[in-house]
Amino acid sequence: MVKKSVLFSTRVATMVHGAEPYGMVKDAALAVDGGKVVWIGPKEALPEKYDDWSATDYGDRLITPALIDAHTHVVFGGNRAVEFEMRLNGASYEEIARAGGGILSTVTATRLASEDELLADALTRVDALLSEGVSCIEVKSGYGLDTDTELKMLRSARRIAEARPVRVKTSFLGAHAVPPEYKAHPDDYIDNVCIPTLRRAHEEGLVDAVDGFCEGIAFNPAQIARVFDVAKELDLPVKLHAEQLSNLGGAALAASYGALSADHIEYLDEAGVAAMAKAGTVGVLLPGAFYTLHETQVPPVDLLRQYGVPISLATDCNPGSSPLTSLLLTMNMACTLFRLTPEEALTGVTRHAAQALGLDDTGKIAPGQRADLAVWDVEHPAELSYRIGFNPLHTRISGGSV
Ligand code: DI6
Ligand code: FE
Repeated sequence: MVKKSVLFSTRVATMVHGAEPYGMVKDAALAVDGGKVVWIGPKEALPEKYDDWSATDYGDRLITPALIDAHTHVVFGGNRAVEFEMRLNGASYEEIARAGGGILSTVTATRLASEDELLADALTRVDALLSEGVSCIEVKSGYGLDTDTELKMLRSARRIAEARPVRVKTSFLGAHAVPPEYKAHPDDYIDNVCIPTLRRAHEEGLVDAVDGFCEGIAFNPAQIARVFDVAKELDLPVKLHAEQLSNLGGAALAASYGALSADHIEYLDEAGVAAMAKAGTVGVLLPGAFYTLHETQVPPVDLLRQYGVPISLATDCNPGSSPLTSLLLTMNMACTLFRLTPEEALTGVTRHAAQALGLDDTGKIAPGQRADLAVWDVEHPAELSYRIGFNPLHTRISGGSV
């Protein structure tokens, strides 16, 4: 797109809170200068000074903010199709994990892969996301569980943004699982590996946020708190995999650190919801994991609404519990499985996803925001959630680049 451009379209869903659903502007004009939106409004009100800018008319197509995937593990080695088969033959996710499979089998494959191999493999998944209008992804470490491999994963994650026109936010997830060599001493793993690795990764500029997995098969709240204390000292925001399989009070713990988000949250109780609301912590729902694990406990969506907790959605793209590379399918699943409205689903992968990543320059269409846009061959934004396995993307614009 040339530096100074005006886009026309019959419908622009700005996702800016206002009177109109989806923040819709009809018969709209959208001026972009140097990768940023400088004007948005009805075409007939477009100031004259934009008249000689290069114009593109998208006609009846819908323009929305580009999508944001706020929770992924796209960097990993190998895959776990065999465990998928084991689960269908009767084993549970937790049984497989306790028997040394699950996350740990991906740890073995990730340790063996080179940085280049991890990147090449991740790009196959990233490309699938981008083909559906994604302009920004979060990527976690957590399949290394030793210093070298965690750093290797984070370097691969950073290189995604060099290899593709996409913005990448990294999260250090050293507290994802106890590695086999520390099986009997999880506290030593936290103190002797996880925390020193976090410091090292931070020194190398590889960390944008700190994450953890607070669960019976992973780390308890006290262990997570030790990692979060270091995050706080380093001035890094935190987020947490919380209340996925049971309620350990992880979301409230994360909220007490002013967490950007608490993710999964199927087993979240009202006290946890209240704590999140007070801290402004976003609830990131991951219907791909719910679906894959055949979970039956639905996240407390009504309570989240009542308390005004912003709801986001993400793929949780990972080789075990959510081998999902479609944010559109994620929206459909959230509507059908969690009863989100299509407007909540689109908000969840745009404005609220930006908030879950601590970004205030993307996720909505307004003057001053980055020109991260998606142009769709649909008439109504509900179609993005309604269809299953259909990709109506026409054009993706990331920071003003088509
Ligand atoms: N919860 C998840 O959904 C992923 N990590 C986590 O803590 C799954 C990780 C995996 O099974 O590989
Ligand atoms: Fe996850």
